[in-house]
Formats: sequence, C-alpha cells, structure tokens
Amino acid sequence: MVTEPARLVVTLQTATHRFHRDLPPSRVWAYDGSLPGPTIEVTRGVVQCVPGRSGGQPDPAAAALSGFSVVHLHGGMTRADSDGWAENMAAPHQPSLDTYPNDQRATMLWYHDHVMGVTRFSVYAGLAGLWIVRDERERELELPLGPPYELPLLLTDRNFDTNEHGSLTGDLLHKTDPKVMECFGPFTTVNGTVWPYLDVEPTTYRFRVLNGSNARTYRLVLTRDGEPDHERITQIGTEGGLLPAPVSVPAQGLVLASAERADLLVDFSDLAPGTELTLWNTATAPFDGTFVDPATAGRADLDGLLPYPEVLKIRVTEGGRSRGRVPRVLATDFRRTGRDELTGAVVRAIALVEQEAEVEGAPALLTMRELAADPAAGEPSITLVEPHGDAEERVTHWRTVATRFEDTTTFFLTLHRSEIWRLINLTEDTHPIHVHLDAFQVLDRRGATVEIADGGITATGTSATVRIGRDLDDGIPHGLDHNERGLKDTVRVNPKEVVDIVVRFQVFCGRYMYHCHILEHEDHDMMRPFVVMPAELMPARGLTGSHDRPNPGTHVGRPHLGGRWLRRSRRGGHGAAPGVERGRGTDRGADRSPATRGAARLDHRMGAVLRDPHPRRSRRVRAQAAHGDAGPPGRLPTAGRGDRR
Ligand SMILES: [Cu+2]
Repeated sequence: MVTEPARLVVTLQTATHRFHRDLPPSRVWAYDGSLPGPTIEVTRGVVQCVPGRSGGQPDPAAAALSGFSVVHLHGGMTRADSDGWAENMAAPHQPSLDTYPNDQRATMLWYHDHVMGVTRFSVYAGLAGLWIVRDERERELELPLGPPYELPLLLTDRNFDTNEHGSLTGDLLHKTDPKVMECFGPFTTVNGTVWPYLDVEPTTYRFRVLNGSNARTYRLVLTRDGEPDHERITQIGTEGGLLPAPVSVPAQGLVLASAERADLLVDFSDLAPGTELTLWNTATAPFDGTFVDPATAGRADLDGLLPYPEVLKIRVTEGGRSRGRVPRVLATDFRRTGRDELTGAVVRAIALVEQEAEVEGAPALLTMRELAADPAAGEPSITLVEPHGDAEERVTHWRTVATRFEDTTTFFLTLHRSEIWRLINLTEDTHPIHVHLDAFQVLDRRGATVEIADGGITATGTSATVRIGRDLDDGIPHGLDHNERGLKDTVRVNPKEVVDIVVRFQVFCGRYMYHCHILEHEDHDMMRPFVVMPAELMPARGLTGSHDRPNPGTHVGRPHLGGRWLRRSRRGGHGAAPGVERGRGTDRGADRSPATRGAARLDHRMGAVLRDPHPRRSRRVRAQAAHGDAGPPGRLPTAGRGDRR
C-alpha cells in the first residue's frame, strides 16, 4: 500500500510462468516478470511516479514483440504526457517515467501496454497488472480491504501452441490467421492460472473482477448443484468506483467485455464446508449481446468458440462463519445526470462500421467513423430516426468526417463541459468502447433497426438509416442493466444499438484517445484521438466548443485499402489445442507465423541498471505480487484442476 508520494520502479521482463500444473512453463513478457504484474495499491491523492524500462533484444521467434512499449493506466485520471499515448513508446533499453496523481474515486484500475499497432500481442504476452485506489468513503463502509477477503480476479483467455505430437507446448499462441481478426483463446485463466480452485471460508468475500482478455466477452454464471446461484452475489461497484446502491446480478449473468470490471460481495456464510460452486462463462464468441438463459451454464459450444466454459471452481472450507454487512448506501458523490439536464450539450456521433471488401475474396475492414451534422445535398450520410414525443419523429443526418486514427482530429472538447457521445453500431458484433481520462455515465442504450444502403459503406462515406425502435424483437436486451448506471470507463455497444454516454473532463487538458477495447480492433484503427481544451483557449484554435473542426473544409478519410487492414471472418477457428481445432487444417501454416508466438526475450539485467531511490517502498509492492504464483494479494487460486485434495 502506497500512502505517501512514492517512486516505484517497474521493469518489463521476460519470465517463465506456468498457466497450469500440467502445462509446460510458458515464456511471458510481464511487468517485473510477474503475471499478472505487481498489484499496486494506492491511497487516493498520493502521487506516484513509475519509472519503467522497456526493451531488450527481440526474440527472433516472437518478432511481433519488438520490445517497444508504452504503459497506460486504464481508468486513471492521468496527465496526457503520462497517459500512454500509443505512439509515445519507449524503444528497447529506453527508460520512461510516468506520474500518476491517483486523485480519483476508489476503484480498481489496471495498467497494460498500449503500444501502437501491436497492443494485442504485448498484453497477450503478459503486460498487464492491477492498480487499486483506496479512499475514505470506501473505508467508512467497512468493506473487505485486502487479503484474505478481498480478491482480484483477472480473467483472460489464452491459447497454447502444440508440438508435432499434438501436445501443448505451453507457448502462448495468438493466431493471425488471415481469416480471423480477434483472438479467442479456448482456455480461461484467472490471475494467470487455467481453471483454478479457490478455497473460501463461510463468510463474505469481495471479488474485484476484471476482464483482461483481448477480445472475449464473459457472461459469468455462478452455479451450485447445477443451478444458477446468484442470490449470494451483490455488485457494489464498476469501473468508475462504487455504485450509489448495491445491485443484484443481471438475470442472464454478469456480462463483462474486455476491460469491464465488477466489484462484487459474495456471501458464502450459509454454506457447509465441502460445498462446491462453479463460475462459468456462457458467452459465445464473437459476442453479440444476445440473451442467454443462465441455465445453459456449463454447456460447451464449439461453433461459438466456447469449448471449455469453466472459469473457476470455489470450495467452501472450515473457518469462522460470519456474514458481512452489505451497506444500503454506497457512493454519496455520484448522481445520474438526466437527459433533461443536457439540453444544449454538444452531441457527437460515432459509427462503428464494418466495410465489406470491394474485391471478392479481399478482407473486410473495420472502422470507427466520426460524424458531423448537416451533410451537403447528395453526400453519403447516416440518417438517424428517433421517436420524439408520442407520435413524432426526429430525423438527423450525419456525414462521415474521419475514419482512420491518423485522420484529422475532429473532437475538441471544452474542459468541465458535458457532452453527449452517441455510439451507433452498424456491425454485427458487440464493441466495448473505452474513453481515456475521466469515467463517463451511460445515458441510455436504445435498440434500432439498421439498413445499410447497397454500396453504402466506402472508405470515406457511410450511407445508412438507423431507426430507433420501441419494441424490437431481436433477442438482444437493449437497455441498461442496473450495474451500468454508475460511472464507467468502458461500455458495450451491441449490434443494432445506439448508446449515448455523457462525457465530461474535469481536471486535465490535452490529447487523449478513445477506442474499441477489443485489442485486435484497437490495433487496426478502431481508435481515435480527442483533445480537451480550457474554454479560454478555444477561440485561439478557431473553435467554439461545439463540434466544429479546425478546418471544416477538409474532408478527411482517404481510401486505405492496403495490407494494414486485418482480415476478418464472422466465425474463425481459435485452436491449436487438441479438441479445439476447427478443421481449417490448410490454414495452419499461416497460424504458426513465428511473429505471433511466445514472448520476446528481453534483457533481464535491466532491473539492475535502474536505481530506485526508495527501494523499500518498491519492495513492498513487489512483495504483494510475489505472494503467490499469480500476482495479486490474497488467497490465490494457484492449484490446477487436477489438484483435488
Ligand atoms: Cu471493436
């Protein structure tokens, strides 16, 4: 726990890590060589400087891991120069220094690599760790703090290579099959262990759950004796910290897309020693938001790329029996903003768009398109039709003004001023959209019918009609779950859906990013910049604080049909693992691209080169990480599934 201004040195190291007792060790690339990285626990407002050292010699067998890196504290209210702008990377052997004020509500953040174009590989190789901010309010509520009753659960899916005999080698495998964009690993890991056990006493635990997967969405269902058993779970917080009041788990289970988090109290006090519970994933991949009956928990689905639905087994042991209090009032510093309070706010629209190949057999493209109102006559546009009052409709037309990361910046926001960002999904998958800097409020989620005109999606333009419906019957429960009504930093936008969020930046100005948190999408341009400016300086840029662009005459969005786009298929295979391969044997050569296997071999001596002016504090944080195989503090699930005692 860091309680005074501190300097913590974290180095990027290769190490070996055993994901399961029965697996050979895997090479990983991790913060301080530990997977997950050290769990860093700080007190609100206590500044922390983290010098890091990246790099070393790239491993020729893992060419995708170049040793370039930049760390992002996800959910952190961080000055722009320490926020991990994807292009501000450190080359191998170069030091970096980031400062984190930690002046924000208590919550669980995470830090991970964000380097331009290859984040999917470096996070997959192990560059991720947890960062817990504590504050007074959280202490007042007498929630479990720290081990053994507070336990972070970092979920990731991973795949492993096989040797010529078909046995798992332990080498991490991220396939770059030309037909598959996302990585959906068949094996779920919790804190770096595949299918672990967790022993609990008959009392109340606090689980801090994070989906740290590249692309996979989890829909978590807890069962006992084969039946969903959600009564014992209460959700008290989300990405942005405590909810105003506790909520129960949604009817179909707890859905967490990449980067989403849940703060849960789980009461085991009524259970006899020896009782077993299982946490399952019921979400198939790619995830599209469709409702699934929680009674299906435990069912494998090969077509849905869910060969092994088990996440975690929980065993109740002997121990002091007690039931933790669930406070009726949690956060006292957050009140939802209603739409009526946002009259006159700037509305910015972003379309999530998949672009079909123009040439048969060529790859489809995936883009995030910034829109502006009032297209010229005949210009391709998105028409949004919303119900307005009882019988009327409101119609808005939007033209496309940016599609690629490097296109002209169009989002200039005024510090302290609320805006509505409207996320319109024209694709068939759910995209978790993450905004850097301040957490946001999800205003609403509305189902819609989407009609894309023939040839309506081009490299520069978008022609579609999106009609927000009142009674859609598409199997997707459009609408906000209770656990989405607090502060969030990542929001799921399902297919056929328009999600409005209220963003407001309250402390820092500068250039930041927002993006899809499916890392394979983020790496391929589903990421855009925005700039926060103080009101006084807006005129100096020729801006008024509305959604003006500095150069409105420039129509950005050039055709980029080159090789940088990744190919994508609706249903790709994911398995090198036995029993998982989906019969695309002819693709195996491409799958085994050495560029994507294993972790880079970096210079282990780097740790000795850096000097830490406060070695004792650093060691304390590292000691937490070293508490168990897998990193975070607490009674760690480190035993493999074969370890039944
Ligand atoms: Cu996406």
